[in-house]
Amino acid sequence: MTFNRWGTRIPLAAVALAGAACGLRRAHPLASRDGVQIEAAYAHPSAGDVAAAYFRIANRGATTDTLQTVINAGGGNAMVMNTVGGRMAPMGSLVLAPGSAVVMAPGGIHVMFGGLTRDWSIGDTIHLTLRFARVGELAVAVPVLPFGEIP
Ligand SMILES: [Cu+2]
Repeated sequence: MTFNRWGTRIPLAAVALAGAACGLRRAHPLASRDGVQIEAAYAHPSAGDVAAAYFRIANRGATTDTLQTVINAGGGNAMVMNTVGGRMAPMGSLVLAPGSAVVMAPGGIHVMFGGLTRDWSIGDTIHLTLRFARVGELAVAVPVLPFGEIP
C-alpha cells in the first residue's frame, strides 16, 4: 500500500460509497465545544491487543488548543502517533492552531491503542474521550470500519 503523509489514497468509487453511507456523520460534528469539533471518527479492527483510531479535528475557535490524551473507556493505553518514512513515532501532544484542522488517516497521524482487553471488530462502537488542554474532554462514539473504509 502507498500512502501520503496526510491521508490514504483510495479509489474514488470507494469514497463515493463511503460518503453515501455516512453523509450525516460528515455533516454534523460528533462532538464540539468552544470551537473545537470532532467531525469524523473511525477505527479499524484490532490486531492482537493493538488498534488504531482516526479523527478529523477542527479548531474553529480563536485560541490554540492541544489534544493531550485519548482515553479508551474499555481500558488500555493510547498515544498520538505519526507515520514518517513508513515508521510510526509518538507525537506527544497535538497542537491545533485557530482555523486549523488535523485529518488523521491510516499511514499518517493516528491514535494508537494498546493493552486492549477485547477485540475491536467491524460493527463495534468504541467509546473514546479526547482530552484537550483548553476545552476539556470530548466524548466520541467511534465505529469500527473495515480496512480501507473511511466515514
Ligand atoms: Cu501507531
